[in-house]
Amino acid sequence: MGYVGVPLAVASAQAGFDVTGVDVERDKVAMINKGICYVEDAYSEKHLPGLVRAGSISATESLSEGANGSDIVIVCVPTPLNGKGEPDLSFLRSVAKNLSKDIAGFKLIIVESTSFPGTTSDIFQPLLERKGRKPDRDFALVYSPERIDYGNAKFGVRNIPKVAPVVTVGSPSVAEATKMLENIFRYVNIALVNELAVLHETLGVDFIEAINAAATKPFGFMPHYPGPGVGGHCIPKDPFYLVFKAKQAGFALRLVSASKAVNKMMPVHTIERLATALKASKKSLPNATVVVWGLAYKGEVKDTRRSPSLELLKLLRQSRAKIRVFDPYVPRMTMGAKVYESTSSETESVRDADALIIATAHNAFRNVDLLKIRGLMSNRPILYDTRNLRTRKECEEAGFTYLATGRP
Ligand code: SAJ
Repeated sequence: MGYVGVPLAVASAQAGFDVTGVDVERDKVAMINKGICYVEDAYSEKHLPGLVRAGSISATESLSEGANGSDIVIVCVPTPLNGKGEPDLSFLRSVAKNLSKDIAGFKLIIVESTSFPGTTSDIFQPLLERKGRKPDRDFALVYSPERIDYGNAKFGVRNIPKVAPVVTVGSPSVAEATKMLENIFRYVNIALVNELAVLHETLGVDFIEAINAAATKPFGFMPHYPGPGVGGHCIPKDPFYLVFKAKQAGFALRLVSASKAVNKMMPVHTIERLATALKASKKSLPNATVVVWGLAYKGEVKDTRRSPSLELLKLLRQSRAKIRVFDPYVPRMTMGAKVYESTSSETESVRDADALIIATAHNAFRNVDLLKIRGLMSNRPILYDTRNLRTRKECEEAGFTYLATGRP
């Protein structure tokens, strides 16, 4: 019952199903049964309490208890990377093993967890069949990738087309390949604009303007925007499921590996460029106070998983800069032994600071009064807008030395 399971449970209950959520985490089960929604999904936050009160949704830690009373089992457990950066299918395998053991009655089993092609047919199904269970007699097995876009107010579980029974494809492996393609497409295209952004900064050409202009083409181009790196629970992780599978087949996915090198270079490039700008105003990182606005991995969410801000903070710490952070959605963030406390406001964060990095595209940063912020900072402060939320004109008119990703 995570960021995929909860919205799916709510949508299924809204559609008239009796839903039992199963999760190994006792506190999540307890919160669901109290009608408390802990995932960032406006639709679920609104509907879960009523559905629990009405008895349409309940939760348990026991898979057999949950599945035994059910006709349909939806599997959306994590598929992370292990310490070697390779697929960790242990959660998925344990569900299949448990389902094979003591589940009575015919079940439609739908796997949603992102993984490489062949996972459902070659790994999940054989485990399911261990105790003599037979497809079509005891179960039907479908792969239907989740496409939930965390924090997306417009598209949610009810209106994102579903690859499976809704958009039928020839096999679970095709559906798995579809999801891999979607997220690799994003990862590689972000790397493309990141690399070109760095080039155009050097060429003295406004690459953001070029992207916006290219985006006016009604076909053949989908705009992606450069930034300080790629974060989140899936885009920096999923491609490496296919890299692993390709390697097993003796195939090297060079574009994905190259994209990793580029996307990983972006936070380093950001801090190097800041250091150069500070030097130009006779300051240096070790003696500077640098403020990072945004800890979340993308705008309008509170999720900091693999956030590019983590890399920026690590690099700033290594350069012994004095660091302050502000994020309207993330009051504090722990990185190893270090805890970053967000200041209570933008203004409080910038007092006497030498540089301000906008790292996350939160809406709050689009409208903040730059003149007021400038007035609180030290002399000749730098504003580094890594997400291009503001314009050069308004930043320079406010008296900032302006830097932005993809702009000279
Ligand atoms: N990013 C850029 N430039 C862009 C777009 C994104 O730098 O042009 C960065 C974001 O700032 C963020 C990271 O990439 O750090 C990922 O952002 P995202 O918008 O892709 O968001 P996710 O990871 O929350 O959601 C993605 C979505 N996948 C696609 O759009 C192909 C979502 O539909 C998937 O369900 C989700 O991955 C997932 O769970 O797989």
